[in-house]
Amino acid sequence: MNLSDSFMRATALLILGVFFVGCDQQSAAPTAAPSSTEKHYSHKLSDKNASPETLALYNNLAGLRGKQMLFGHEDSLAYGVNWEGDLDRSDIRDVTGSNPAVYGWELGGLELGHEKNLDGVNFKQMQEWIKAGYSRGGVITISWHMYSPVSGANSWDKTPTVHELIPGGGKHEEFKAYLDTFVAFNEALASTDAAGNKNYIPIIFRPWHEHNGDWFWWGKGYVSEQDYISLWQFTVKYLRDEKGLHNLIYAFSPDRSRIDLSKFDSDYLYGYPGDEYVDVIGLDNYWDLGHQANTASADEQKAGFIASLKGIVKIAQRLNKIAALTETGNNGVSIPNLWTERILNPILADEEAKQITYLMVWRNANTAREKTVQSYAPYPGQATEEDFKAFFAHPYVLFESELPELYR
Ligand code: BMA
Repeated sequence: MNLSDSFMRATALLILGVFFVGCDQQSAAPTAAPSSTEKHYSHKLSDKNASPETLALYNNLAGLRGKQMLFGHEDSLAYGVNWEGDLDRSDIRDVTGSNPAVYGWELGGLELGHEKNLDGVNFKQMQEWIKAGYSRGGVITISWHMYSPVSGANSWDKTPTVHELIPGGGKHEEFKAYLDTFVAFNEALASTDAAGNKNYIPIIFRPWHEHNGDWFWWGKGYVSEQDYISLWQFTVKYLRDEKGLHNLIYAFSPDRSRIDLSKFDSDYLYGYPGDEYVDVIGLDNYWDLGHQANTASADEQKAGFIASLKGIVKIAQRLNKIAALTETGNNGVSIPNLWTERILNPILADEEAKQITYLMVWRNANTAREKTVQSYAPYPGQATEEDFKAFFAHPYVLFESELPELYR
């Protein structure tokens, strides 16, 4: 091989190499992992300026639909039926070895400057648990049983209050000060990175829940539908537009017991504040899981449970939002095989119901402290412990230890 030959070959190889590298770059470009800000999301949030992590959470939950559903528990780390005071424990973990994937927390009392919420949970400690849960990849959701700024009594008070809170109302300024306590709470959860940027924890915020029931001062009968809508819209506009919170995903959650399944949409949408103010089409359903006032047979309740989930999923699909069972459970967990026979299997058998993104059971009140039975999750020795382990083991149900990355 003479010099010019090898020169020609080298040149040819070089040209080929450049060509292939070029091809490679071209074909790689569209599939390269985009950064969270560049990522193309099919779902939008009501907050057009939502933080990348918040939008990522929403879209990742949307991406799991039909394949997997997250399991959540209220106050899981704060106490259990038979324990209190441990800083790193959960009845769910005692039974399964994992924490729940979704952590529910409650603000009632924060607005009054209390150190502890209405259930005795210290707010500072709650913030530590929220940060820890988020750092492990868990999802945070927050509700608020707010005291009435009109009567001073708790959320079960029936004094008409809402009209005074909305713009033009006599207690509007006080109401803003109540909301400010959450702004400060949220700020305290934020961390600052090396570059000095603040990082806020995405929160599924679920205010003014079960408003179609008549047990809270914001419930049906104590407020007009229009005033309820104004209350919700003001809450969002104040937090999002005035206070600049961009880590909130807003969940709307009427109660199933006040919904007639034969007119699901119109009953469900009572008080709906509008697509620009809601992200999660939620539902609180204790009714179809053996609620003490429900006289329907187990089969009828099973059918109602699935019909209600299909109802929210259809609305969510129509609006390009996600659906979730924001509160549920059977008090005392006394239904045998509740987890598999009443919840999991019926959901798996229905392609629409299967599209819900998470379900969350309510709290396991500490029996000694609260002197009452109020528990919605199993604990060691509880009658449904084995059934719950089967529920945990099913690949469709995600607990914290099984979570994919949800924030990127
Ligand atoms: C309710 C009950 C109450 C509790 C409230 C806020 O549904 O569990 O005992 O105070 O939620 O967590």
